[in-house]
Amino acid sequence: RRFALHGAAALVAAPAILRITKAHGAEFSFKYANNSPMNHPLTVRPTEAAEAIAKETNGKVEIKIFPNSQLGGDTDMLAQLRSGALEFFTLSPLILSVLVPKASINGIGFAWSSYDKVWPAMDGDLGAFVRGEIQKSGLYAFEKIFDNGFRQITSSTKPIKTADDLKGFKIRVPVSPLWTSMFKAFDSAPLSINWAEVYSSLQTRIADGQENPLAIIDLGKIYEVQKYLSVTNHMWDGFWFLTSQRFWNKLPSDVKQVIEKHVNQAAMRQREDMYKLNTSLLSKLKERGMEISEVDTKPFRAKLQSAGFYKEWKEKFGPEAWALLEKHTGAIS
Ligand code: X2X
Repeated sequence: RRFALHGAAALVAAPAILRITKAHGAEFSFKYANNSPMNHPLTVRPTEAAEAIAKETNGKVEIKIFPNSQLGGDTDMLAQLRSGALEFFTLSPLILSVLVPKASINGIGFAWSSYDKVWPAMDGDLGAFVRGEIQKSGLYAFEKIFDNGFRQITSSTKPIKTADDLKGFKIRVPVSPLWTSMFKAFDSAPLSINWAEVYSSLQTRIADGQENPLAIIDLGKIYEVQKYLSVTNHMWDGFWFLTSQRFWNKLPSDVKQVIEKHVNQAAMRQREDMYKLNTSLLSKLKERGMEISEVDTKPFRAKLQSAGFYKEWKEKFGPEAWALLEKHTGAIS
C-alpha cells in the first residue's frame, strides 16, 4: 500500500520528491522494530547504533526505529521480517523457536545460576550453535545477543511463593511452545499473548499474572496492573538481532560491516544497562507499591523435574544441543 502511494505521489509531484531525496541523501533506508518501550535499552542502544551507522556512512545508510510494537506484535513482526517488509528486528530466542525449534534452548527453566554462565555460553559455542540453526531458517542473527534478563513472576490476585501457588494460575506467557510447556508442568493455565497485548490482558483480568525481567516490569508499567512480584529467576531470556539472509546478502560488504559492528557494540552496552536495571529495580518496584516475595526455587525446579519437563525438552533439543547447554550450566537433569 505504501509503495502505491509513493508511486502516485511521484507522478503528481516528481520534482519536489527528487529534491527531497537528494537533500536527504540516504542510499539505503531500513527499519528496525522491536516490542520494547521508548526508554528501554533495547530501543535506546540500537537508536544510538543507527546514528553511528548514519555518521560512519556519511548518511548513506539510514535506519529508522519503530519501538513499542508499533509495527505489530512479535509474531507479526517476525512474519514481516521473513517477507521483507521489515529489515531488522530483535526477538526472544524462545519466540523465534516457532520458526527455529532449537533456538529456545537458553530458556530451559532454572538452568542458569548467573550472567557469568550466560555470556560465555551465548557468545561461545551454544550461541554459535543456535545461530547456525537460525541460518538454516533463512534468517541471520548478529553475533552478540542482547539481554532481556532473568524472569520473575508477577500476579494481581495472590503472591506466588511456592510451586503449588502456580496450580491453576492464569498466567500470560509469550507465544512459544517452551513457555507454555513449562507452565503446564507447573499445572498453571498459561495463555499465549504477544507483549503488545500484555498490559491490557492484565488490566482486564484475562490473565492474573505474567512473568518478565524487572526492567520490563518497570518500563512497561506492569506494576500498575500487578500487585505481587516473586523473585524466581526462573529463566534467562535475550533478544537476537535478526535480519533475513535474502535482504542481508544483497548489501555491499562495507555496509554490512558497519552495521554489524555498531549493532554488536550496541548489544554490549545494552547488556550493561540491563544488568544495572535488573539488579537495582527491586526497591523501586517496592516503592511503586509492589509486594515482593523472595522464594526458594528448589521446589519449583523439583516440580518441573517430576512433571517430566526436563526429560521432554532434553529429547526435543537432542543430545548435541543439550550437551552444549550443560557444558555451561552444569547438569540440569
Ligand atoms: O514478551 C515478553 O514477555 C518479553 C517482553 O519479555 C519478550 O520480548 C519475550
